[in-house]
Amino acid sequence: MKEYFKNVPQVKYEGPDSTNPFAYKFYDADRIIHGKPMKEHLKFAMSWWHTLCAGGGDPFGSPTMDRSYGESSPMAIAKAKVDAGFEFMTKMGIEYFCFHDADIAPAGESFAETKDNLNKIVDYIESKMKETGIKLLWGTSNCFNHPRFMHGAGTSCSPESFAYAAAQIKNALDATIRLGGSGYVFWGGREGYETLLNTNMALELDNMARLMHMAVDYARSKGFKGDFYIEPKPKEPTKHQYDFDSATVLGFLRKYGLDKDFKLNIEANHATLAGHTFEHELCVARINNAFGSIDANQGDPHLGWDTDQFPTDVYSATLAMLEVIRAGGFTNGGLNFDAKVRRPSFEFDDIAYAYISGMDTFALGLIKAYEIIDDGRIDTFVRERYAGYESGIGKEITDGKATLESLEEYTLTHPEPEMKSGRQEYLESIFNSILFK
Ligand code: XLS
Ligand code: CA
Ligand code: CA
Repeated sequence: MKEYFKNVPQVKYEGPDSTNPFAYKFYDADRIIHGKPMKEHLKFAMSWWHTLCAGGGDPFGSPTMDRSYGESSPMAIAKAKVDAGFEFMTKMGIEYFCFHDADIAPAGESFAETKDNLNKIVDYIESKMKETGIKLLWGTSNCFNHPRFMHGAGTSCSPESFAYAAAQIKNALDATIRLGGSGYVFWGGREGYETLLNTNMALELDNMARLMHMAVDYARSKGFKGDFYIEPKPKEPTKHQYDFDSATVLGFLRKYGLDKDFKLNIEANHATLAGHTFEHELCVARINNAFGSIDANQGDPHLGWDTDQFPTDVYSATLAMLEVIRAGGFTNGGLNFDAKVRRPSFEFDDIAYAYISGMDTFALGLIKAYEIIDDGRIDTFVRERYAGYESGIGKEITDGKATLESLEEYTLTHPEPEMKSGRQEYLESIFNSILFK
């Protein structure tokens, strides 16, 4: 069998003092943390598209990375990608992957040929999964790249494009179910609009929901027990994306009765683009019982677009993992690196360095989040901050017994409210003292 990641050895944990670039410094897969091995807390997944397909092209330059794997026909390249992907995941100790239909198999001359290509590659992936024990986290369909989706897929003004998307989703669902995936993602790349001058927003949203209902009905009829996810993103490619952020998506899901089947796949950089923090988006999902999965990456504070960089920010990873822990951890979801190496990092080794760095970042995030919880000072502070709602007038409010009249009466007969400090700086200093201990 041809080896693609030739310089990359079996990557193991060597501890923070290791200077071996091909070793984990913090990710120790089998280390038990709060009763569970790290690998089960984190459930790392490889994104097929960025890892095996992205060639580093940008609007100003051609690709810098050869992702043909020494092959020339589209099907041979697709098959070599499977070999390369499974070699990479095995060497890295990554147990899950995620894919779009379009990243794993090439489009044919007709839909029938595309479907056939997909089925052949799915067969091959299935054999590799059996051989390695690697699992599918989630699948999805790319209904945004092709010109037929220029006006959207589920939200297109063209019923033919809608039908094409539906046909693609049916096949991507079949592939996901066959490969035992525990999730199916909708990221609406073209599900939004540029100008209301040409847009019937009400029809577009109703149709999007119709497509999602069709997907749920079909998948459930085929025995799919996993979660559907919507992945919020506020802009890019369209100016107004309908799935702006977690709160917007929750409103949509509830309006159309999709909230029982759908959870959220939160991407770090999409949160940033929406003007939120990663942890804010995770918290909104968690408190609405909609936390599902994570696309881990980060943006660049100086660039306003979706740079999909590998995460290195331990501060942010810790705040994110606090939310994951509070949500009870991952069930069907996991932590997918929807991240790509920078254009000049064109060698295969760079992909390994990027994953090592990203996985170490989240391993640290997990360790530090539990240290913060075990330390208890921050949680105690928050509990005490709201303790007023546990008795007296506070309890009447939370019990739903208070009225505007009773609260007026209370206010008339009591002195001015006594304020207490929010102590943000003190809490930030606790956070840092634990992070850099
Ligand atoms: C693009 C999205 C995409 C989804 C899956 O911005 O992050 O990669 O995760 O279609
Ligand atoms: Ca993503
Ligand atoms: Ca992204």
